Amino acid sequence: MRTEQPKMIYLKDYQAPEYLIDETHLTFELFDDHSLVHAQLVMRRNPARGSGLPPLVLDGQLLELLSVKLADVDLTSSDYELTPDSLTVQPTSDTFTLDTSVKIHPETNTALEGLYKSSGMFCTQCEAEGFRKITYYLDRPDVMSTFTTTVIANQQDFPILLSNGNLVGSGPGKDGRHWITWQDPFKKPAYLFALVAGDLWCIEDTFTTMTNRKVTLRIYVEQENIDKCQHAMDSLKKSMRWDEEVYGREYDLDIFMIVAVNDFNMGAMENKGLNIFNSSAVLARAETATDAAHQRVEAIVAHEYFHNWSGNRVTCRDWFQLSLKEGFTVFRDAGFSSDMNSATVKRIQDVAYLRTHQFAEDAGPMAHAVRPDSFIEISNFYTLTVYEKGSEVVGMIHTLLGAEGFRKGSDLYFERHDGQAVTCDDFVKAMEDANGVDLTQFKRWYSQAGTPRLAVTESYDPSANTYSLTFRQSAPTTPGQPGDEKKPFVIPVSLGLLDNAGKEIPLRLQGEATASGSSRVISVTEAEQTFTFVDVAEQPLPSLLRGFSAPVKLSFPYNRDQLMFLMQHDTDGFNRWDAGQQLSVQVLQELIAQHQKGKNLVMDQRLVTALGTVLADDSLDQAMVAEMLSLPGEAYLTEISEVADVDAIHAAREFARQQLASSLSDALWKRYQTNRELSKKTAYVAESEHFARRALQNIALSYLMLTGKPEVLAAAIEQFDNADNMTERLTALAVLVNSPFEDEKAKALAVFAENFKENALVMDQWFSVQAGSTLPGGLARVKALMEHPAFTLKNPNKVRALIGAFAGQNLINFHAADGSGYRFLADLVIELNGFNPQIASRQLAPLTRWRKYDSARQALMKGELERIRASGHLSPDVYEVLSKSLA
Ligand code: B3K
Ligand code: ZN
Repeated sequence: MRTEQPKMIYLKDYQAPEYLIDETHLTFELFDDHSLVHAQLVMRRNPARGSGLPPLVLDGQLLELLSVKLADVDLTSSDYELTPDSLTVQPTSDTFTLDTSVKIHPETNTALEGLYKSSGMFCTQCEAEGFRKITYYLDRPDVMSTFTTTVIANQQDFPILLSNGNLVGSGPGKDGRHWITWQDPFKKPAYLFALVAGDLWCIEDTFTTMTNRKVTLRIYVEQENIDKCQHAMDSLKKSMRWDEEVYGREYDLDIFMIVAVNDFNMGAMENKGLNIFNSSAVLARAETATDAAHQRVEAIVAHEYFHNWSGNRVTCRDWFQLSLKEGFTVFRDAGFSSDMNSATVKRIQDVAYLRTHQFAEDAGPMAHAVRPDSFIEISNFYTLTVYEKGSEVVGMIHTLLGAEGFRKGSDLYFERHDGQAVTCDDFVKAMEDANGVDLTQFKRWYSQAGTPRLAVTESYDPSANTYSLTFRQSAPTTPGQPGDEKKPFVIPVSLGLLDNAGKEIPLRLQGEATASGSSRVISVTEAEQTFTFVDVAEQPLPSLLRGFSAPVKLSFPYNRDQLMFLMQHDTDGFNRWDAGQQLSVQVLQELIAQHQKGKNLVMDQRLVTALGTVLADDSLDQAMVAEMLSLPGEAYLTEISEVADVDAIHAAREFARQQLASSLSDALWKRYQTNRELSKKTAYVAESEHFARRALQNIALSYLMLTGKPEVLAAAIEQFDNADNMTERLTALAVLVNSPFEDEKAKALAVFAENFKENALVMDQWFSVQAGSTLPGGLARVKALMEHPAFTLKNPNKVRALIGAFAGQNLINFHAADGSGYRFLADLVIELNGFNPQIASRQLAPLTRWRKYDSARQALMKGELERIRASGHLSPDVYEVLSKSLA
C-alpha cells in the first residue's frame, strides 16, 4: 500500500489520451500460485493530440514485469521507467506494437478487483480501474479497443474458460491444460474486459432478436446452484425484448453470458457479452429467495443487460461522467421494473429509498454533484447520487420532453455516439437536438450538489376565481459549493387541483386560451415564481409533485385533515401514499417531541382512522395497502431531523406501531388469515399479484405480533414451519426474532440454521434478521454471530448482511450512547481496510453522518473516525472518506 498522500483528480484537467490502442491481444496462463499475462497492444499516436511522440505512460499496479518489447525490440530496464503505478516507454513512430508479460497473483487478491479467485474459480472485476492490476494498459474509458483473449488453464479444474465476445477457437495443451480463444469485435474500454475460469455448470436458452438473429443465452453457476437460475434467465429474456420494444435496442453478439460468483464487491458487472454477477443477484427460487430477492434479481439482470447500449456501445469519456451510463441505466431498469410489476409501487419504493439514503448522502460530507468535479478514488463515487439521483435527472428530462420526445432523443444519442466515449453534455445535447429545445439551465442538475428545497404557498381569490401557487426554491450548501451561489434549477412539478368532492379541476393558467387536462407539469425555473390558475370556482386542495416529478424536498402547509383527504381522493397513486407518509411524519414528530419532554405519549388517532380506511378498502392493490401501512423508517426520520434523537425516534415509532397494531388488530387479522389461507392453497409464483398478497400478509403479521396474543404467536410458528417459500418463512422468523418469546425464537433460529447451513445466501438472511433486531443487546448478538462458522469478513455479502445491516438499519443499537457500536464499526473498518478497501470505505458511511447527532454522539463518532485515520496505512478509498468527513 502507498505511503504518500493520495491525490485529488479534477474534471477540469481532462485531456484526451496521447496514444490509442486499436487492438488488444491477451494470453492468460492460469496457475495455482501465480498467473501470467501476455499482452500485445497495437497502438498509435492519437491524432487529436497533435504531432510529436511524447513518452507513453501505461497504467499498472501490483504487476511483476517479466518482459517488454516495443515495436518488436526487447527493452532492457534502462529503456523504460517503472513506478508502482506505471510503466513508461518512448515510442519512435506513430504506429507500433507493445508486448509485455507480467506475473500476477489472483490467488491472494483479497481486494476483489482485477483478476482474483472466488470459491476456486478465476474471475475479474475491472471497473473502474481494475484492469491495471492485470496488465500494463491505458486504463481509461476513452481508450477503446477490440480484444482477443486466449485463456490457458488446467482442463480438469477449469473446464470452462470464458471471456468477452464470440468463441473463435479451442484446443488441448500440454500437461493436462487446454486453451480457448474469444474475440470481441466491438471496441470497448478495458473496464469492460472479463475473464472467467472454473468448473461451472450452465443453463442455456436462446433469444431471437427483432431482426431474427438467434442469440445463445447462458447462465453459469456452481453445480449445486443449477436449480436456481431460471428466474434470472426469464428476466434476461424479458429485458432483451423490453429494450427492443421500448428503446429499439437490439443485442449485438451471438452469445450473452452471465456468471455467478460468491465473492463480489457489488451487485453485478456489465462486461461486454459476459456479465459477472454476485450470486445474490442471480440465484432465486421460491424456497431460498424472498420476493424482494426475486425482484432484485430481475432488476439487476435488466440493469446489466441494458448497459450493453447505455454504457458499452456508448461509453463514458472519463469517470466524472459515470452517471451518463449509471443514471441512464437505472432510469431504464426502473422503467422495465415498472412495466413488469406495479408501476406505482415501484415508484413508491424508489422514492422512499432515495429520500432516506440519497438525501442523507446529499446532506453529508461526501455530497457531490451527479457529475462530480473531483475525486481521489473513483470507487467511492459509485454512489446513490450518481445512480439514483442521476436516474431522477434523466427522469426529469423524460417528464419535460414526454415519452415520444425522449425516445427521439435516446435514438439520436445511440446513433450519433455508437462506438464512442462521451459526456453527460453529449447526452443532453442529443435530447436537445432531437426535440429542438434548450436544456442549458436544466444542466445545473449535473453540476450543483445538494437536495433543493421547494417551499410552496397558496392564495385563493374567491371573487376572481383564481388560485395561485407560489414556489420558492433554494439549495443547501454542500462541500465546495455555497448554497447562496447556486443558481435556480429547472424543477418540473406535476400537479393537480382537487375540489371539495375530491374531483380534479381542469387546469387553465392565466393567459391560456383553454384548460389543458387536470394533471399537468409546470416548470419552476426561477428562485421565486407564481403560477395562477383561472376558473377555479372554489378553494381547491393542491396535489403537488405527483409521481415525485423532481428530487426535491417540497413543503406545503397541509393540515392533517387535508392529508387524510388526499390519501383517499388523490387520483395519483404515488401522492396518495405520500400524503399518508406526510401524515405519519407529522404524527411521529409530535410523539418524538412528547418523548423529549418526558411526557406520556399520546398519538393522534387520525392516523389510526386513515390507515384503518386503507386497510378496509378491498379495491386497493394489496401492495399499495402494504406500502401505506409501512410507517416512515427510523433512518428517514433521522434524515428529516435537524438533530436526530435516536432514542426518541425509536420510542415514538415503536409506540405508533403498537397503537396501530392494537387498534387495527381485527382488520389486520382478517387480512392476515385470508392471505395466509390463499398462500397455503397456491403454488409460489414470482409475479406482482402474488408479491402483493404476501407483502400485505407479512406486514399484517409483523403488526399483529406486537399485540403478543397467543393466536398470533401460533400463526407465526405455523407460517415458519409450513411455508413453501422464503418470503413467508423469513418474515415469520423475523417477527419471532423481534418478539419477547425467547424459546420460540431460539428454536426457530436453530431450525433455520440447520436447514440452510449449506446455502450461503440464505445464511446471509439469517445473519441480517438478527443484526436488525432492535431489542436490547444488539452489539453482543452481532459479535457472537461473527464467531459463527458461516461468517467470514472476507466475503462482502457476509459483511453487508451482518455489519451493514447492524450499522445501517439497527439504529437504536448501533447508536448506543456509550459509543460501543461506533467503536465496533471502526475496528472493523480498520481490519477491512487491510484487505478490501472498497468494502471498508462503504462500511464507513454511517460514521460519516456524525453531524446529525447530539454533541455527545458527535464526539464519539468523530473520535472513531480520527482513530481510524491514525491507525496506519490507509487505502485511498478510506483516506478520502475520512478526510472529507473530518474536514
Ligand atoms: N458498473 C458496475 C459497477 C462497478 C463498480 C466498481 N467499483 C455495476 C453497475 O452499475 O451495473
Ligand atoms: Zn450500472
